[in-house]
Amino acid sequence: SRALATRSLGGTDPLALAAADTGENAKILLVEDRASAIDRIGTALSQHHRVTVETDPHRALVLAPEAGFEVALVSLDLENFDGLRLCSQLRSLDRTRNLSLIMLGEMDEKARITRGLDFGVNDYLLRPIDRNELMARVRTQVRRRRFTETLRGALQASVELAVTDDLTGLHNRRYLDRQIGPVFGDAMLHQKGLACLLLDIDRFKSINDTWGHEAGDEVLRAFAERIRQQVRPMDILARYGGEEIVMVVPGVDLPEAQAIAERIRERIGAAPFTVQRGTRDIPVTVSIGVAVRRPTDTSPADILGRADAALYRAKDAGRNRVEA
Ligand code: GH3
Ligand code: MG
Ligand code: MG
Ligand code: MG
Repeated sequence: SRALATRSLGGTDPLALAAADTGENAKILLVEDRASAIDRIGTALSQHHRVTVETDPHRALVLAPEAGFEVALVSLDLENFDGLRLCSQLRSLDRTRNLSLIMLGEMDEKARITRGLDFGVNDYLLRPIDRNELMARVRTQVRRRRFTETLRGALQASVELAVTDDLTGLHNRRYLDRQIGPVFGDAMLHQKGLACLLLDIDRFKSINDTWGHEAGDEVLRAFAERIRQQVRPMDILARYGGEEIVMVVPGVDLPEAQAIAERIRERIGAAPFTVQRGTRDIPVTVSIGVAVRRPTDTSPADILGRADAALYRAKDAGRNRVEA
């Protein structure tokens, strides 16, 4: 079943591919200022990797965040600079935080080497540097880093997938449920405004009935996209139910929230949605229920409940309206 498990991972599974990576052809930075060491290490590494040599650690610090190196080898015996400090700076910079670091040092520098390992340098090599050991340690770091980066990417993708609605690409209800608590807590603590808008397409059932479910899906996607263009980065936009979208807007009071809702309502009704490869123009209107946080509210459900009641009133009053 081991073979089965491997086979079921498939030839294109990124994690399986990363695990099988041989650790060659890596982009490597060598920070070293001794000519003889540059020659020996640089020549050896160049047989299997793409090597950039930098004799000036200051330039290395400028270059490293831009160049996308996978591994940096840093001499601890630079003429005018503490190589250990360079390692620590590379570790603390955002763009080089995940760079694999290998120190090059003398036998009598064990204390500094230990300090380096302590703050997260990955490995070290002692001079005189053995060619085979150099190649093996670099390859190990390259493979480790490639696997970790792939894992990081896969993890991020699956987290995004879990909080994204497939049809519209908006966040889903799970995301809203998870995010709205902290947003509410923050507004309560700092006594700031917080608005919820509940947006529901008018007579969507008849759109489905008239044009078909596929066209309905397309309308829903276009509807979501038109709303997305109206939100700021700090707003939460989530598909709440079938054709209902929730917008959570921190830092606004009721008049502001009503103005936002009114603008969206106008934008939706301003032009029909073109679907079915341009063959259908479907006019859509939306009703919006608006509510803002009150000092007596104890949970976000209080605001959402009032937004829902306001939406119901908007429907009742004839649709294509904003009610608060
Ligand atoms: P109202 O103005 O009162 O909101 O009328 P309505 O027809 O929009 O409201 P109702 O809640 O009765 O119907 C919503 C419809 O939305 C029913 C359902 O078939 C449809 N719907 C829900 N999710 C989807 C979807 O993902 N795709 C499509 N095409 N239709 C959906
Ligand atoms: Mg309805
Ligand atoms: Mg509806
Ligand atoms: Mg509905």
